[in-house]
Amino acid sequence: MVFPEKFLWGGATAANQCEGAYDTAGKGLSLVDILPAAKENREYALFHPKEAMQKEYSYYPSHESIDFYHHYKEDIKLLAEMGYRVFRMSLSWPRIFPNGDDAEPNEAGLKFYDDVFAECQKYGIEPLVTLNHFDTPLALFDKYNGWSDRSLIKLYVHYCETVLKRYRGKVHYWLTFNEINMILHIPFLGGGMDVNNVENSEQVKYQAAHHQLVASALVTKLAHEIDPENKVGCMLAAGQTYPYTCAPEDVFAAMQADRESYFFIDVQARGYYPSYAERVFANKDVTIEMAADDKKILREHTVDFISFSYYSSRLTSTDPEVKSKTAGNIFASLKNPYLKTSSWGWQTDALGLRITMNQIYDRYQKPLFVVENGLGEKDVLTEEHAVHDEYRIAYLKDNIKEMGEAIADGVECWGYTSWGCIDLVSAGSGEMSKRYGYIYVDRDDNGNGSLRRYKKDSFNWYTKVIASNGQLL
Ligand code: BGP
Repeated sequence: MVFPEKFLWGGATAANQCEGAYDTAGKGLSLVDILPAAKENREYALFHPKEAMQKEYSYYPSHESIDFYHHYKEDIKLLAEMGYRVFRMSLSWPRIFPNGDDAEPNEAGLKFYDDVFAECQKYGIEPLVTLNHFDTPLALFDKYNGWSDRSLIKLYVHYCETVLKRYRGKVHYWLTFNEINMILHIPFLGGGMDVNNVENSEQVKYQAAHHQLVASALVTKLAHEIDPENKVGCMLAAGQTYPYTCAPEDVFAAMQADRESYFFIDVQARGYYPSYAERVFANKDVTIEMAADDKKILREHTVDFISFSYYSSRLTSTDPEVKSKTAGNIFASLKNPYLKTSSWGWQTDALGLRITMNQIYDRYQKPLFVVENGLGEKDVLTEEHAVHDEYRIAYLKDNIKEMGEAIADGVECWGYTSWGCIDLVSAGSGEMSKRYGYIYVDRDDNGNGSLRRYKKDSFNWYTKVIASNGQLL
């Protein structure tokens, strides 16, 4: 297995899933701060946010989470012990602009990230920063219905300009929007908007997507102007769609399903709307309103690299008799009989990562970065404070091996940050017990626990992987 010499090994988190301190030092509320923990309540709130806000829920996991806000020194030290070369994290927009449209930033919020970056620098860890990971300021949802309103472009660009200038020289890798294609599937988390009670929700979602695409291009421009060393990436929730059978109808359906995701990257990496978009929009009765300069902006400021999350492949069929579904996340698809299923109902497909990487690289010929991958499982902390997570090691081993194969196939890949390197709150379910980390955090689904950190078996395993640059798997 030959990984490039400077391959960036590390792990990934997101502010809203680990920081906690939801109202500390002037932070404003974010979208996730009104999402309750209980599964049914959470699902309801995700898809009916306006209604949910009228109700009283008792427990909001993001309010305290694993309290990275007060534990970042200890946590980054542990990441350094594993030999991390990169740490993917996100900035909380409402920690910096509490209402999203404030004229001046919150200095205490900016200072917190200065401290986090200083800690990374101490250990030679390169931060990879997501500018917006599901936590748009809640005030922008109330006031504008989020990204459905073009005003968000200006507000987001102002926020990004502030942090790009502040952290110049401290951060060189930036991602504009986490899983940008999620806006079509969870418009509240992806776009800070409620699309119930609108005439054509597809119209609202694609118009909001256009606003994000323009904003992403403007931020790419700014990042390059502020520091020519900056590298800006887009971020896709990826996973190749397989046809259920070799019937041409199924093959065609799989191609169309992938295009729904690639649509975003087509714009961000190539600089223009793909030719198939016109027909898709016509079928959905969507007309994108563009400002005079939008096309030029998109054309001139494409991304430097393509990052993506990969948990599994997807499966599609045109046969209504094929019904068996995986539990899975938002991309819950048909159940692939050739794949194993995790106890959370997500299927695992390591070879699918190699396929996905080859597919994306063939399509765009830009460097890739695997910024999310991993296995969410229930872990058991023994009396000796050990966690024997051989199932996680097996998943990661298989996936890293296939990533190596993709590189050997000729794919250029800059790095790998597995998801939730330290246990954190699940984005989909709001649970703590769905754990991805190399580091166990003592906290349960009701928010109880000492918050103490413990190394799992996978911690030692990943340390060896990094030290051997992927030779010892
Ligand atoms: C991705 C998100 C992450 C993360 C991950 C795992 O979609 O970018 O924020 O949470 O999925 O999903 P879950 O937390 O639901 O297991």
